[in-house]
Amino acid sequence: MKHINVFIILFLLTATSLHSQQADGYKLWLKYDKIENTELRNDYAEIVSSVYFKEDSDILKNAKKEFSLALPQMLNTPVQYSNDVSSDNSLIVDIYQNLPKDLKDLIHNDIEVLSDEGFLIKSLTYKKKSITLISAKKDIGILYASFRFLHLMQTHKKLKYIDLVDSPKIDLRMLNHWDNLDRSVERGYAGFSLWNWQKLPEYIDQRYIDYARANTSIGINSTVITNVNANALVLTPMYLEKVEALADVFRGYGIKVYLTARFSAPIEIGKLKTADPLNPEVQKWWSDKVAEIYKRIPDFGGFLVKANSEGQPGPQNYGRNHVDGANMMATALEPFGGNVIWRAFVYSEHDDTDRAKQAYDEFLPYDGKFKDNVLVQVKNGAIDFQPREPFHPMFGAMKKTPLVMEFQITQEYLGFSSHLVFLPKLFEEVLSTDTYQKGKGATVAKVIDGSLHGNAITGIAGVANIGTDLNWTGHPFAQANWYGFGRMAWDPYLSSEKIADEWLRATYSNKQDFIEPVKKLMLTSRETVVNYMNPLGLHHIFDTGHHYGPGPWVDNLSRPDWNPVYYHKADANGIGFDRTPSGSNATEQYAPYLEKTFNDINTIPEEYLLWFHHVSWDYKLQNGNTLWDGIALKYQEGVNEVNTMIHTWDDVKPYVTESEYNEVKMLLQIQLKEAKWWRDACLLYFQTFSQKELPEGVEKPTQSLEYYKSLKFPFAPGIRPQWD
Ligand code: BDP
Repeated sequence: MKHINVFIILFLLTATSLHSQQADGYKLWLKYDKIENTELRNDYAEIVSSVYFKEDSDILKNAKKEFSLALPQMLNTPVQYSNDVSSDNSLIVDIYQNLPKDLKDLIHNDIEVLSDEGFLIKSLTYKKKSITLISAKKDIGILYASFRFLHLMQTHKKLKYIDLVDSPKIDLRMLNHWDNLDRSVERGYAGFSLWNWQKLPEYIDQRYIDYARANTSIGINSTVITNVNANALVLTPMYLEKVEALADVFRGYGIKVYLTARFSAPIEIGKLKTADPLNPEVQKWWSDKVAEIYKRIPDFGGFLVKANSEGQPGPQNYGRNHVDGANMMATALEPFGGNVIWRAFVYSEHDDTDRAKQAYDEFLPYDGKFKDNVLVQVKNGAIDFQPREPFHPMFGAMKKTPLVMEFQITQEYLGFSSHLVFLPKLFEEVLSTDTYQKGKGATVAKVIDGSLHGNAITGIAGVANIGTDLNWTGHPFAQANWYGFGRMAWDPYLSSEKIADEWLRATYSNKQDFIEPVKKLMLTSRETVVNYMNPLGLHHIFDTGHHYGPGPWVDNLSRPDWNPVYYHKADANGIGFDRTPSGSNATEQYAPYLEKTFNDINTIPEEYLLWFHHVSWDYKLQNGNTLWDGIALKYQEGVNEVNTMIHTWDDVKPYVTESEYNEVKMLLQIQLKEAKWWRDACLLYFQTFSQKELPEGVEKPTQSLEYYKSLKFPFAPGIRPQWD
């Protein structure tokens, strides 16, 4: 018996120690590992040797909870809290209003420039002693500051003479979950939806709290918890009670809940005969519905609406327009301070002009007609979250309407959750692009943060890549995309390089020998995926519906603009979509300088070549290669780069745990296999038009075109039935 007990204990001990070594990724960038460098640890320990931390609200309690979780782990010693702000504290954490007058005087000027969500972390001499002060105008600022302070420690930054004054540059920093009520996630590649509707409202999954912590730690302050392809049921009392339970959790982290509103809800759940936005009964229905929601959720954010797009109902079903629809909802939300976020992702099967032109054409005439609490949400490019797109021409052009940037964090067109692609590089490219709408320097970031046109409210949204997978995002490096989106939503001028650095330190290791090569790998990964999927401006050549893998040959979908052949237009002469005046003239939607640059094949940046021009196979690229050779070599380059990624990962093996090493290694193998698949399938297919040999340096395909065409994936993840 005794032996058996010893055996069980030994077994349990081994199992626990193995488990603690097992990096499951659940903690994301909030790992708070012990700081091994003693000098640094002692420095930090001195700073937090006596902490005054006022906690008289849920938000402040959560901030202090984070301190109490993180500090003992990182510093290996418990935190000493003091109850008296006037005693000898090494660190004081409190909002400005509560501070003693002499301390207030020291930071008065900094506080003045802060927004309500901003904060400061400052080393000061107070009562002849060095102290650190964390302060803000509001509790939420203290929460953001606490996470930042802990992050600086995790990433081994010097804190002794810190002088950090920071405010977010964008008001609404939102995640959009394309989560359905059955817990499937449209374009989700990381398991099921986090929201357990069946067990809500009573059962509060720890995941909801950890989700909120993660978001707040990077500055996200709003979440749309339901799919843009909306289900009206979420607006019924049964579901609203559940939404309320989630909102109650998120409130303590400064996160507001939004819902998607199905335009036909008054008919579907309200028993009305119409959803016409000019009908008084319909208007009353929405006003009552909104009041009902605010009764439960006093800080409800508002509605996100996809209307008259891809079959969703909308005002046009009643002969009305987007302004009528958006303003009707905005009127209902206005008394409560709620917003309508109206999506501009529209293109019609009845419109045979270039799909890329349609949103601009439809929305520009409405500029200045929306109510003040309406924001129009625009995807980063005019087609659909491709590996590379020129920025959407609405940015900069729509001057009186606040535009929300919509990025896609989930990798619908970038290899799902099996490809390592660091998206902040893409976000940075878009945000830093000059729209030339008000002379030089009118970047997309300035449109989004409202500084270009002076918008009263600003926003940015990311389509979430989060699900029930243990590590939240499927690929461990996809966590960096969630992280990076949040950081850029806070500050759209941050560099992707800084973000990669921060994330790697907090998630994996602070060792420079690890960080440098892996950072390089991350920063080049976006160009790599462009190379092996959509080089030189090719786009939307993904297989039907699920968008898994290549399908440039697909030509049988019901709508022309759903077919890849519509986008690449390959023929015996060449390839590419002519969007110059000899073609669709989509270039006219850009500012004159860009219009001219894009129209001229000699000045167009080569990465957009086939986006805007139909180009002969023999056209000479800048490096002297013919277009055909250039395309083929780009595909090959993409494959080679994935090989390089694998080598880099092998080299840094000593810096990560066995399981961390293995999981990324296996995923990179999938990425390599699929990069080859993209190269071979696309080149074989385009070769049927070019009729040219593959240039030297490009590996020969191992299968026939017929083989690639025959591949079918009826159970590819992320698809919803109506897309089949
Ligand atoms: C496309 C997706 C589709 C979305 C749509 C949208 O394929 O699942 O519903 O965008 O953004 O990219 O509304």
